[in-house]
Amino acid sequence: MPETAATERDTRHLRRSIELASEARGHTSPNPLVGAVVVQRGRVIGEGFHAGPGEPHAERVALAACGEDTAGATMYVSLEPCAHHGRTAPCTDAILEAGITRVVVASEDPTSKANGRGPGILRDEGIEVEFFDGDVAAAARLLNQPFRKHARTGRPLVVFKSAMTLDGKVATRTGDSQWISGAASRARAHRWRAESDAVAVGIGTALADDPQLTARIEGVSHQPRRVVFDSEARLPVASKLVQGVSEVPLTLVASRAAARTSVEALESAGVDVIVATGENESARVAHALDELGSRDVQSLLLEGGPHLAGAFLEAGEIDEARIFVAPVLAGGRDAKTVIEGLGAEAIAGAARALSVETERIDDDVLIVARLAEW
Ligand code: AOF
Ligand code: ZN
Repeated sequence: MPETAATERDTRHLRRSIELASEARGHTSPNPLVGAVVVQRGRVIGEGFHAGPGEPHAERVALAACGEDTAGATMYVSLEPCAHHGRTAPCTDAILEAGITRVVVASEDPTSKANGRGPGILRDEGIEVEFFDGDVAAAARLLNQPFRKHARTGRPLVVFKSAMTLDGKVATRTGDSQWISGAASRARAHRWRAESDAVAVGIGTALADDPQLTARIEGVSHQPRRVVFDSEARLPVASKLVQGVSEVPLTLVASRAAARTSVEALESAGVDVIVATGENESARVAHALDELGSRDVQSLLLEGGPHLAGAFLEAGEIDEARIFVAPVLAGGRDAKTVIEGLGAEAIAGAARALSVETERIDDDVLIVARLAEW
């Protein structure tokens, strides 16, 4: 498509719809982030975004914000308008009632109840519906990677997070790891917890650190579900994770190798126990992700340790890696590195990022590598 003045204008309004959508980041799950802009004769007359489950959809918020006649106006929306009755009434009805004559969409909604139905209904009613592609569509899809993966696979998007030394270690040879990355990097990681539906660690990390896995920064309104991969159900009932279960839910992923008495003790303490089956650890990871997905977990922040990260990598379930590289050299053949497991045989067969972003955070460098696009 040639970059005419008209398409340039459309792109600008769609970009604005994406910007609006992102204002609710961390608050909409299991719903997507969505923004909408209403334009009448070249002027923006209403804007809005979806604030969270049960709240009106972006299209309705934008229409309600219009102080003037919407007949004949164009609506720009970052996700295709819905046609279903869910917690709220269909957006297609609101668009028709408002007399909108053109709808410009930045990304499709891959859930089975959507999937082109809304745009189809609008077209049948004589409304011009246009889907954009290119950079603006990619930006709209990027916004909703957890929602999109969950809609398409039933599993959460997995973001693997780790801090490492310049030489790739996550601890010294004695296991000391406090602190590799700086305070600002650690605060960033707490923000990610608050934006995730769930946070996961392996039992090694849970036993070594007795963590709470909560987001401890100012202004956090949501705490992620904590998930511990603990095949033998060794997590003590006295651990901070179990003791905090009435405030923040805890899921423990055990295997059939776990003693029934341990599972029962954890369950009576209020822990949600998944018994993941499968012939090896990566099959059990995939099964656990299916189970978490069925609990509406759309995003999972995987915080290690290296053993669990290896099982996720082998399962092909690391969608994004966020690695803080700190200017520290630890050395040591026996000091742990970021990801264990068997690992790739050849570099040609290793997981390679589709896109990469870097950011300097004080003395650390944050590398965000996307391995999958949904
Ligand atoms: C839109 N605009 O702003 C959003 C949409 O339970 P409900 O009624 O809120 O419906 C949630 C579903 O609607 C969600 O799974 C997704 O498919 C779509 N979200 N659609 O047209 C919006 N948030
Ligand atoms: Zn809707």
